[in-house]
Amino acid sequence: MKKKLIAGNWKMNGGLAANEALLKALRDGMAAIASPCDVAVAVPAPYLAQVQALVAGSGIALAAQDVSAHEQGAYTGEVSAAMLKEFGARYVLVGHSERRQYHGETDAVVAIKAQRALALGVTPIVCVGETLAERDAGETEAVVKRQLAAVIHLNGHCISEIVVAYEPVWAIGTGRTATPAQAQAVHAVLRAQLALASGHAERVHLLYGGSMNAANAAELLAQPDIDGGLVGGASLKAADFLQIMGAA
Ligand code: G2H
Repeated sequence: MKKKLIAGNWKMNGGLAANEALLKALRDGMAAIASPCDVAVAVPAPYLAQVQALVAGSGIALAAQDVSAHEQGAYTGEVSAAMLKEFGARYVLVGHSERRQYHGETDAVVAIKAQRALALGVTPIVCVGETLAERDAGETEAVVKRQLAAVIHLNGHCISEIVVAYEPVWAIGTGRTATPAQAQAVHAVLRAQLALASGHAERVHLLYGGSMNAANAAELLAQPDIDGGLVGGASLKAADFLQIMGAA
């Protein structure tokens, strides 16, 4: 059975001193976990170099929160997949709902971003998820399938090399978590969709995200198709993040 993956998403939080303190606490705490799961932290781009140095030899993988859809050139403010690679990023989030919502990222743009990352050997963590209105309208399955289909369509041959994170938008940062049954139901849909595209769908980590915390992680992570978590707020507190790792 594959190891679970617990990825922290710091979002636009952190600072040089705070990052150092958090990572020191995580390193110390992880040393006490008998068989740790796979762990990553997705940090703001300016801190990639700092965190690359701080996680060296720790078992914590470095992740970025976004990547440009362009390879290089006149795209002010953008960060390319090659740049992420150069700073040791193992993963990059693509299509987080906050990017879709506040930056107008479409399914097509998300698919290109995943392609850019894959081309450089950086694993994209492709985020999908429905809004509350879409859930209430009974559209959850159609929405997540459409979002994942765009990535499969463009990256079909290497689809077993992606990570998928199901993050219901209504559960993000709200304290409202999908029940384990609700999350599992969507994860099963995503697994089946991946299986149609690849003989290696079982290899793909399917993460749950949306107000995962120390109290609810164990039950969510016990679901058969939940292979880990994408953790926002709780990843900023070492004790909570370590407890989530312990539950994985
Ligand atoms: C969802 C999640 C991490 P939080 O965005 O990506 O954040 O755990 O704060 O809901």
